[in-house]
Amino acid sequence: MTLKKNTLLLVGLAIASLKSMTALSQINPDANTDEAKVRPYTLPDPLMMADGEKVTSVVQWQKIQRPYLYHLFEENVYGHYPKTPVAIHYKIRETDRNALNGTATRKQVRIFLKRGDNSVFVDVLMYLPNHIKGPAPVFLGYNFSGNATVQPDKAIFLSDRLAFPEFTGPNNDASRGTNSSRWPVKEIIGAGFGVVTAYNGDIELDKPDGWKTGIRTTMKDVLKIQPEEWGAIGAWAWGVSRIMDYLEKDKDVNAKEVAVIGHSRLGKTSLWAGASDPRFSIIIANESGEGGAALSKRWFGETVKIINTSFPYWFVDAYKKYNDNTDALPLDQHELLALIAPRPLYVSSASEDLWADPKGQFLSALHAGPVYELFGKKGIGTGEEPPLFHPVGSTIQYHIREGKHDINLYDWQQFIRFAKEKWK
Ligand code: GTR
Repeated sequence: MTLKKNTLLLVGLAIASLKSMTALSQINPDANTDEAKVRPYTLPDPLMMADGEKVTSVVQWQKIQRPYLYHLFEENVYGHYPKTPVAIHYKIRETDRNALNGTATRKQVRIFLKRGDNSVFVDVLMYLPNHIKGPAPVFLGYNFSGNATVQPDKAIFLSDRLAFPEFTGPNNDASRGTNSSRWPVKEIIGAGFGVVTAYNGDIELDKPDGWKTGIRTTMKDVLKIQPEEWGAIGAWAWGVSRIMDYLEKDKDVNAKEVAVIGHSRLGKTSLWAGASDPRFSIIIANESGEGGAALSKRWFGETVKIINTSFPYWFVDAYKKYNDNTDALPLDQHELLALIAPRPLYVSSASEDLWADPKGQFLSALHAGPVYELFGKKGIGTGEEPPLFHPVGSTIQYHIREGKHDINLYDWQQFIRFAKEKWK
């Protein structure tokens, strides 16, 4: 590339980033996108116990500090995570051992969440690789708009629940494969992994009154929890664990190798699911932003106040106390990441996704490191933000790629590489 071209490219990038900065602060003046304006903040030390003593052993972490921090997240952010056991039952609606030109087995399973009841369910779509021997390692994550949007595959059942077309798009043949760029199934299958996905709206529709028809209402007696005691993210996270309950019964799946994955609000969900359920052996949060991997005390991009105003139903009411005072938050999101230790964790960002605060996500991944080190694992390993397209880290990894808020093939290629490294 010539010098002139380089300069033009840099000017172009500068204009593009200025444009996105202006756009964000125009949308919401609370959304700072100027690094120079980030106010000083102090992060809590995940290894500092309430009595002022420092955690020095894994046993102290597991017995004292981890339960304490987990409880802080329940109380202040996501609400109570019901531990009451439920007995799922399920129906295999369809199996095709010759899907995707013979490369995959497609299964569609309806998982019922309530004993003796067929009205509360989540519909799961699975593609498992045919070329590997034995049960498949899988990526498990929700989709935003129905299983049919994941692949242009006519055999995928349209959703019974997609009652929210203004957000999800139409629930008809026109929706088939419309989100396939977010689900590179061919590459995932080719690499020897399966894909397991479900529409998050099966658990709770993503809207303010979604709780009325979702599991926070339909399961409240079974789970002994009132709808306001948890939020939509908590409900979605709990739902992923019920899919895991099914995967443990499916002989075609290696339930010891299930990576929970999510993008954006569903990345927030995968982090809370990973913190709440030790069966997920890899946790992946793509551009999960505020209430996900991004630090809350760092004033950049979306803030606690903005998210609580736009999406109050994702979290519990107690979270709103911190709208104008994140200094008072007794936790920060690096501690959510630390709750996942010592399991492999991947955090990813995109250069134009300032709303999700790429640097705040990097720092959060970095500061979860000491807890991983307690277990003899290595975290990010560098305090320097890496350049675009240069993943860093060891048991915790991070990348930032060029581009906008999305999950794409490059992101998935890194997750596949990560899973191959960790599950070898
Ligand atoms: C935004 C929200 C973010 C993120 C995103 C998404 O509107 O402010 O926190 O969750 O939606 O889920 O795509």
